[in-house]
Formats: sequence, C-alpha cells, structure tokens
Amino acid sequence: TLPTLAVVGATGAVGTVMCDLLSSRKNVWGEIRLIASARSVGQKRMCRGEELPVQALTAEAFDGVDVVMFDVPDELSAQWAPIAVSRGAVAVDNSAAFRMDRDVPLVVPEINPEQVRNRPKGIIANANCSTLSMIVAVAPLHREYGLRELVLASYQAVSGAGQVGVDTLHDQLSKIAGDRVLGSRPGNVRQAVGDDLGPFPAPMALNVVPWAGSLRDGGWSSEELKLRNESRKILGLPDLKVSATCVRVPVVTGHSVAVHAVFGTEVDAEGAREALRNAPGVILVDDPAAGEFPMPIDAVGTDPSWVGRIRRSIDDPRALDLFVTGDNLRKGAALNTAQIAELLAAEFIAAR
Ligand code: 11C
Repeated sequence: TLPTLAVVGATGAVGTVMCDLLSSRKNVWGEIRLIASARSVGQKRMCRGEELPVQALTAEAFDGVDVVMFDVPDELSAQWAPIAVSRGAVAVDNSAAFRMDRDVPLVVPEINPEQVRNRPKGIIANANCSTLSMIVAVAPLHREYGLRELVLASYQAVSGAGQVGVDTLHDQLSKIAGDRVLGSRPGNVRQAVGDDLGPFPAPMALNVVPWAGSLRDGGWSSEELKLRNESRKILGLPDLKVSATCVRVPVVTGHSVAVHAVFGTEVDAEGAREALRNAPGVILVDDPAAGEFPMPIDAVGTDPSWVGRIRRSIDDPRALDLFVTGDNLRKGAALNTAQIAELLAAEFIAAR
C-alpha cells in the first residue's frame, strides 16, 4: 500500500499550492488528509482530482499517517510537529521552528538529499523561501569553485507574508490606480494608501521596503539571519561569511536575490554558466542583449530557480555576480516540502 500523507495548513497560501502540486506530480500517496484551523474545517478542497474535506487539527488526525507536511506559522509547528511524530508520523516542517536544531536536518533535495535519513527527532525542516531559490543556484557554483562568502540583497514578494500580504498589495493598488501624480510628491502614497498596511511596516504599492521579518540584535532582520544561518547549514559550511539585506517589493509572487559570491579559486562566467546549465532545479536565463534575464513575472508558477546576469567581478577574479528568481510558494515552500516528502515516500514504499 502507498503511504498516507497529511497536509496541515492546507487552506493557506502555501497549502493551496501544495494541493496543486499533489495534483500534478507523480502520485506516490495513498490517502491524503487535509488539515487546517477551525475556521476552515468543513470546507472542501480539490486535491489530486478528488474533493477532500478539511479536517480539524487534533492529535487523532495523525493516527495512521506516515508523513505530515506542516505549512503553518512557527508556533503551531513547534507545538504540533512533535505530536504528529508521537503518533508515528515523520514531520516535514516548512516553518522556521526547527531549522537550526542540530537534530533536525535542513534538506534541499538537489543538494543534500542524504540528510533525509538523519532525523533523530522524526522531523525534517524545509528552508526559508529566499534561501531556497538562491541556494539551488549557488550550490553548483560552490562545487565548482569552493564558496567563501556571500553578499546578498533580496527582492521579496508580498505572498511571502501569506494571503494577507497579497490582499494588502492588491487593495492598495486598486485604491491608487489611475492617480498619475502619485509618487512624485513626498507623502502622497502614504496618504493615498491609508492606514491599512496589512503585515508590512510601510505601503507596498509604488514602494520598496527594506524590511522583512522581525528585529534582531545589531539591527539585522530575522529574514537576513535566516539567509545566513540556513545557507551555512545546507551547504555544510559553518564558517561561511554571509551578509544579506532583505527587501520587500510590490511583486505578488517570486522572490529574487542579487548574489555576490566569492570563491576560493578564480572563476569565469562561461564556466559558471556551464555548471548551472547542468545543475538540477536550475534554468539558465542569461542573454541580456535579447532582454532575457530572471524575473518574477516569468518564474511564477514554475518549479526551477531562474538564474542569469552572470558576471565575473571586475575587481576580484574569484567573485561572481548573478541574479536568481524563484517562485517563493513553489520551490521556496510547497515544492521543496513535496520533494522531501517524496523521498520519504520512496523510503516507506521500499521498506514495505
Ligand atoms: C517572507 N520568507 O517572504 C518569508 C516567509 O521562515 O518560512 C517565510 C518565512 C519562513 O516573508
């Protein structure tokens, strides 16, 4: 029999993409249970061609389940993933709750799939969305040249903050549409947008906001520290130097990262392109003369990390500059979780 899967947070922004993926990827699951908060219980969702009822989050809901995917906020994962494990399941968690736990592997199937088996707590963590798209492109370059340092600037979409982030941007855009004076006089956009900033600290419409996440020591944001700490753990480079600036932009879906990567050996742009052409989970889009570069409007709804603008640094023959864009709800969240869960499904099927 095929393993049983549960999806917790099935009706959220990531959970909805997960249902799409489960409907389109190779079917490795027997029963699929959709689980969500009380306000969604009783609703139905299409998944794998079937209309499935949304069930309540209870300990009993995990009975008989082999793999549970958690697409919920950190505190809910922290509380419920151990309960799912105590009921006999393996938990694949998309929150930040367990990522830096030494006993929880942080898995990107293109980079460290073998880590899936190293799960003493029965929990496997999925990385942050901006880390994921970027690291899939950086890992093949690390294998080629030996990575020493990353300097990153992110351009993060509003869906990273969930459906409420998307609704906030659309509401703001409809409020101000057609006002051709906006943006040219200070203060105007703030007034036109009004007080409803949703989950953001400033208006998103016609703006860029150099902030994502919460405040940490030294003025860093939690998102910036995630890029640093998660990159180190996934690549197995505990001393990797990483400096990141995380910026929210008025894009619905598709996180981008501008990368300055310093290596241990001299690099060349064509060698880097060749390494990326052959890398799993990457699509090379690097022809600026033809107007071809990675952008969210093209990457949205697709699986790979789109990589382009590859240049050797003018002032450092060991450094590359490049630009990466990926769908933050797919590879950045649901897809990577689904890929990890599929590795587990293969393990269960082989053992039966
Ligand atoms: C954002 N990256 O764009 C965040 C959302 O650690 O999984 C995901 C937070 C996380 O706001």
